[in-house]
Amino acid sequence: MTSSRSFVSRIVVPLLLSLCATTAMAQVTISNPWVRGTVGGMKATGAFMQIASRADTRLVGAASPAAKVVEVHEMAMVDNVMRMRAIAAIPVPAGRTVELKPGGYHVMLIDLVRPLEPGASVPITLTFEGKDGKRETVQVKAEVRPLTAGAGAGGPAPAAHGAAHQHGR
Ligand SMILES: [Cu+2]
Repeated sequence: MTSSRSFVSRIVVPLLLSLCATTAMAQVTISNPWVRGTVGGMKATGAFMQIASRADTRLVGAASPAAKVVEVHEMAMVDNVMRMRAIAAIPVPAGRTVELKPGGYHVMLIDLVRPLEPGASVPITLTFEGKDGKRETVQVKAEVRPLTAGAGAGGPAPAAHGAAHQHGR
C-alpha cells in the first residue's frame, strides 16, 4: 500500500500538473491560414490567417522552411500610399479575433526558397508571447492560393507590395 501511495504522489500528481499546464498554454487558435502564391522571380509574399486567443497575447515572430527570412508586417496608408513595414508584434486581445489579411497585418515570407504554387501548403511556426513573458509556438500549414487571391477591396497589387518591401529594407 505504501509503495502504491508513493507511486501516486511521485508519478501521477506531477503528470496531472503537467497536463494542466499544457492545457493552459494552448490558448491560441489559428483559422484559415493561407499564403499568396508567387510567379516568376517574386522573392517575397504574404501569409494571412485569423488569430484568436483566450488570454491577451502577441504574435512576436514566425518562421518557415519556405523562406529564409520571416517577419511580422503591417500595412498602412501614408500620404495616400499603401506602405508596409516590419513591426515587433501584433497584439491579440483575449476573446477577439485578429485578422491578418491583404492590406493589413501579415506574416511576410522573404527570400523564398522556391516559387509557391497554388495548391501546395507552407508550414509556418508562429511564436506568441503572453503578458507574463511566456512563449507559445503554434504550427500551421498555410494553403497556397493564386497570386490574385484577396486582391480586391483596397488590397495592394502584389507587385507594389514587393516593391514597397524592397524599398523598406
Ligand atoms: Cu510585408
